[in-house]
Amino acid sequence: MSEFTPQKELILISPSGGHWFIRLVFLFFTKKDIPLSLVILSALTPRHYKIKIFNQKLFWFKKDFPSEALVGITCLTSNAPAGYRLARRFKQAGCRVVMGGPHVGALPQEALQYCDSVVVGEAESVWGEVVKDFENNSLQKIYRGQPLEDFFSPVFEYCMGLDDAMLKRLRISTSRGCKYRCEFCSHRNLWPRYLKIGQTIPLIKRMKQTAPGVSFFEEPSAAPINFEDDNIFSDPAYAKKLFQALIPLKIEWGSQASVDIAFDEEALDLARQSGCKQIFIGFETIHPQNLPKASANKIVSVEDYLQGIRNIRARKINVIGAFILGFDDYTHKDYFKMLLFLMRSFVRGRLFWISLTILTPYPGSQLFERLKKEGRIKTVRWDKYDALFHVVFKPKNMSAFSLMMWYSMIRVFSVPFSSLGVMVIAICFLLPLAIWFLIALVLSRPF
Ligand code: B12
Ligand code: SF4
Repeated sequence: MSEFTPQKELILISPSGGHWFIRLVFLFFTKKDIPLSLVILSALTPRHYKIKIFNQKLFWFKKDFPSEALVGITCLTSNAPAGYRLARRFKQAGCRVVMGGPHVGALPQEALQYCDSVVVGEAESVWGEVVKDFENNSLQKIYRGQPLEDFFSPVFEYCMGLDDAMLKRLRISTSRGCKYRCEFCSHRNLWPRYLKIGQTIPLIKRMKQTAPGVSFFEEPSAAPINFEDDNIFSDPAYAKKLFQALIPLKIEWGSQASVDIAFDEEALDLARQSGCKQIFIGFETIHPQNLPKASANKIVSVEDYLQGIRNIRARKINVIGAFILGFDDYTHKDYFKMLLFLMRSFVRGRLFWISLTILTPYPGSQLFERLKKEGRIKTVRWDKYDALFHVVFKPKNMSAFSLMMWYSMIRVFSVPFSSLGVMVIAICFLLPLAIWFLIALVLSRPF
């Protein structure tokens, strides 16, 4: 006779927080996705748990707070305050709350003011213990997850067994960590590890079955399969093997990669053949010589960037270029140069789009520690750490206001030159004009 195990409840949450505009955008574009961390926690949870997942839920009602459940909340910095508010409400209702993710991992003591336990680091090695301790009513304050070399095996079978509706919402990455150590990156201490290609390929085949015809217009934020790696080109040899293995699947995909991919002809050819449609590249600065990852690849000026963009575009792969404003070596003159460079890269390099962000010292990054030591952190109101609408530190060569002005100016004046900008302008202005013309033509009955 099998032993009876009472059903328990696990509630997993990625909170909606930060600037209202970001919340709105995520509500429309990412609400239906399930953050990978929450898929992993579900996979590692014993099967007798009933699991509910909430991503970017805007409104919470009394009925959403049961009197007894295990609650897991994942937090970045900008949505940490929202996560803390939820943690408090679940605790008040009688639940046990465990938090994890980059922000609380960097500041566990802060998070412990609101929740029962914090997982610092990766969950794979400790979540089983957390669940057991919850059942025995003996949750510890801090669990330290050790990064596993083979981090995906405990999750693989679970993902393969997901039903089509869930698979459609799955976000995956083929690696974890990155070979570089950028000062501003809150992930800089993670050494790179990779999924086994023998697992990636069957999983993607399954995912492809669920979304055979997704087009750019249905998923405008990304290519149909977006590999959410920190850097899919962390190990060029692995990346090439992966691209090769993807070719027979005939999928379309996008991902983030470091700038060195732009100068590896073999990798670009394989990427193209394997269906790569879009690469997000962190160029970061117009002074590449000051950025260790660029200088490591002998990239000495923005002309090299332009060449890199052209190399990728030659394979009909869109490039989204990421630039950060606010580095210490920037003066007013440099921002003007940046504006001109972006316009040039849109027109001459056919850069598809840019991701412009304001330098933000995320807790856990080396930048945060340095600026704290220099007394340059202006606020620790984490909801302002959105990198888009707030300057949360004192820039070196100008006021925070001037930096914000340059940021707005560069965005407004450069974006209309981008391929996507041109498309949007065409749709917004030319299409209504064309429709109006057609209606006028029909009404005047020329035929
Ligand atoms: C995909 C992605 C996104 C997606 C989805 C985000 C999401 N919530 O999943 C989108 C496009 C929406 C996004 C947006 C943003 N992102 Co983002 N994003 C990523 C990226 C590339 C991958 C995330 C991922 O899936 N990782 C893989 C999973 C498995 O790792 P993980 O989430 O850390 O989870 C592990 C552990 O942390 C832990 N864990 C995590 N949560 C929990 C919860 C519990 C209960 C437990 C026990 C354990 C646990 O266990 C997990 C498994 O080991 C990361 C970089 C990275 N590699 O993490 C940046 C990253 C998370 N993003 C970042 C930033 C800054 C942003 C934005 C602010 C950018 C912007 N200006 O708009 C926004 C904010 C979004 C918001 N308010 O939610 C920073 C976060 C820094 C910080 N401290 O906040 C990162 C780390 C990039 C970086 N290198 O600096 N992002
Ligand atoms: S290249 Fe990207 S992921 Fe790697 S350390 Fe730098 S910012 Fe982080």
